[in-house]
Amino acid sequence: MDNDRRAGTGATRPSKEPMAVAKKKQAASAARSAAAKAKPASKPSAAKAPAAAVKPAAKAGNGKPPEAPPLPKDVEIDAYRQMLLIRRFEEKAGQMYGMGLIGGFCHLYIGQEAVVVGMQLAIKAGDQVITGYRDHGHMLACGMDPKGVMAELTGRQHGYSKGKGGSMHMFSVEKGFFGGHGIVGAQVSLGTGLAFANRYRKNDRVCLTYFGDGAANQGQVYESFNMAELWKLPVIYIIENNRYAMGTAVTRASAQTDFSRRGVSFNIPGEQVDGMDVRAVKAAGEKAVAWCRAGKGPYILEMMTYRYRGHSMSDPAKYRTREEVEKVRMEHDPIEQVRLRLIETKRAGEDELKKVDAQVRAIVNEAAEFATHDPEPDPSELWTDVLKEAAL
Ligand SMILES: Cc1ncc(C[n+]2csc(CCOP(=O)(O)OP(=O)(O)O)c2C)c(N)n1
Ligand SMILES: [Mg+2]
Repeated sequence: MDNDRRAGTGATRPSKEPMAVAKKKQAASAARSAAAKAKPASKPSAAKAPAAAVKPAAKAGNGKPPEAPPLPKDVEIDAYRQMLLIRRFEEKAGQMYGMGLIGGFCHLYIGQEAVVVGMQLAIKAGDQVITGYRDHGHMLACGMDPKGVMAELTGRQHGYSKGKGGSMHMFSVEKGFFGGHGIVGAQVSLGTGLAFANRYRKNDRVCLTYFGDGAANQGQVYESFNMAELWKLPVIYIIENNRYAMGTAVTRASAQTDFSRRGVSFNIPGEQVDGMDVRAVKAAGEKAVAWCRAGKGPYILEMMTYRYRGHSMSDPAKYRTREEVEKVRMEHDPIEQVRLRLIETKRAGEDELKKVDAQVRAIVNEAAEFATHDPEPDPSELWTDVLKEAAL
């Protein structure tokens, strides 16, 4: 893992919260939201050249990406709630890190929320999720308890790994979440293994295996692709293309920057998805899940997304401009898009959404309070959970 340390939140941290920005610029936002619907989320911004070469999602005949199918009202409000929970939770984790309450590594997912929330809408109970170290959003979306996640971040007794694992090492088999992995790309082989187990046991479970654009250049990814297609394993490889691997833009590190095509030589189908639009993610996820459940093997979804914060809490993010970050926030924010759409279509009023915001803040504050007062693990815990005997 990269050398992390307690530090500020990085140069890209915005001075205002996204919702506050949106409030002030509500009128302008309405016009922008219409534009956001018509544009791919990760359409390159004009800032630094390397990131600008990222290709947008597949276009329809008129040169614009197809409009994503609408969500039922309740589902859309719930997606808003879920994304907001992840955003607020991570903002709080960032603050607590700055206060020295969280140590070690902490990689925030802020900006990418629509990916995991949209994919969760496409799967059913029993399906599995595995990812790398940028994992708090995946845990919350899987239904893990925010108190247990926050307490793990602060290294406390009632954290998911009894305070011994931290940010990158949490699991909940009950909720279908299989980690949380700090070794870049390791989760790809493990996720393929989970899918192999599903096939072997003849169940209909699908494994969602998330990894980044940087991890996509790892050798084990392609060994996994080969076996997954050969044995028709029910695994969806979700490449979260947030345009950077630590401080390296995709165009500096990847010969082929269209990650949806990375399965071509293995005959694995793939597509680019507007990863800032929860509707588009859900629709693509459903297609991929149906493919897997029909026994047709793996599927690749390249999610065009963006992380607002630095790689980790210690990253000053000097490899990109503030303007680049701000442009994505203002034009493509995954949460603001949904909020504006709910209001414009009169599916929800400001008051109703404010209530959701208040509920989410209460959950996050409760989690932070819990994680601050829960005791640290007893030193004797050092000798437990070192080796687990397999149940035969
Ligand atoms: C095997 C291995 N090599 C290098 C690292 C150091 N490292 C940590 S994160 C990272 C970048 C990964 O970027 P990406 O896959 O795009 O994911 P993102 O951080 O953007 O979510 C690297 C090189 C590591 N943890 N493991
Ligand atoms: Mg990346």
